[in-house]
Amino acid sequence: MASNGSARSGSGGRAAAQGGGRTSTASRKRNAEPNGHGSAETDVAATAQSPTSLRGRPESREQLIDFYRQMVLIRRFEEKTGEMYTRAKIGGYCHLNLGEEATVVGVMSALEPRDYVFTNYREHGYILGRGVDPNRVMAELFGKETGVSRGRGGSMHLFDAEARFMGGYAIVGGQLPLATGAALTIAHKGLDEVVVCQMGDATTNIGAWHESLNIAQLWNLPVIFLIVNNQFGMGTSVEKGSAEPDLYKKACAYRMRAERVDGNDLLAVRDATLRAVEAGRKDKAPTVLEAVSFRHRGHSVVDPDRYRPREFVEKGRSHDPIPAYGRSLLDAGLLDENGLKQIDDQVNRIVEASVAFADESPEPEPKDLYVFDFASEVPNIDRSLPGDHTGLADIGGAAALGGR
Ligand SMILES: Cc1ncc(C[n+]2csc(CCOP(=O)(O)OP(=O)(O)O)c2C)c(N)n1
Repeated sequence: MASNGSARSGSGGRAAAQGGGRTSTASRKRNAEPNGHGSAETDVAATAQSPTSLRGRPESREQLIDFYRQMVLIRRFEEKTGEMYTRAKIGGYCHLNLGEEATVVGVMSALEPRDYVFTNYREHGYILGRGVDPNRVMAELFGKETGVSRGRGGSMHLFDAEARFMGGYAIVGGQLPLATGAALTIAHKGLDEVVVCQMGDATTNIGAWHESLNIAQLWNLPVIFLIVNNQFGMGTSVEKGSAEPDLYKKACAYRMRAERVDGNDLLAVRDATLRAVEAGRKDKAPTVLEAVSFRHRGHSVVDPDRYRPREFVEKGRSHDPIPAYGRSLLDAGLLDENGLKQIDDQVNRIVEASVAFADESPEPEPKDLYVFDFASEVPNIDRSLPGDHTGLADIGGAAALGGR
């Protein structure tokens, strides 16, 4: 586990490891001057126009096409979510993954069902990427009993024990100690699962970030700290919020392996995640993985997004990962235009059906107000891993939800 002061990196490839790889001029300048404060120009996925080639990939044609389908599902689901919010079908806070689809699918596709996922509140795409039924996700956003958290969690608190999707945390950085703890349990039990802990760029300035990285490296815990660097924490740019704006370099302080990757390049994200997963499974080595991304809209659905320079937004939008990956499928001869359209139509039907399901689903019963509150029996009392229980036993078990 030794390192000589600089963060250990993955095997390189197309992903940047500690300063190498594809970085913009602005970023290269900052790499040379570690404390330089550049503009918000960072690395907005300079290469999404020419993503990693699909030719010679180890994945099957079906898998490569399915990655596209998953990205389109997240895109349409999130567009619909924004629409439903403005129609007051969804309440509370709501943060979308629009623009971050390649990062989401790239990471999630590299995991096994036995792995665990913790996220912040911008998590709809991750739970869909985990294969959870869009109906149950939309129902949760609508606050309905059929939702993944039985309507109690809403947008920021999606949860599905079976999928080992551990949420959905509204407190910035709240997921980090929990994910690190889950990784400790895995290491303690001698299992080979890994934990992905997703967060935004601003989260790397929170105390829990430093505490979690320190313990993870010190105790060899299989956790991947995934920074989705969409370059703004609400209205604050990375450069204004972080003394080290090349976020993956922060891992260096803990001698942790780290990579930066173009978050618009699905396959580059997937490859970097596969390297991190292998490090976690085999060596119990944690990783910081920074995916430089771009959110198409404001911080949340009610944010008018007046703080980002127009050119920055235009540039970010022009590197949209979905058409770029679609073009790659065409170029590689894996699909034709008609095939792309069929996927779009199929996904639209799924998303429409999820709205109908959510609309028709019942509200939680007032009599169940105190179910799942602090006084309930704690499902993990026997020190099992999170996700070993459905957590439904205290209200009649899985049968109450039709066998789920
Ligand atoms: C401890 C804490 N402080 C402040 C907030 C308010 N807040 C909510 S989101 C957010 C910005 C976080 O940005 P980032 O980590 O980059 O995540 P992103 O929204 O880009 O996914 C802040 C400050 C909070 N929820 N929790």
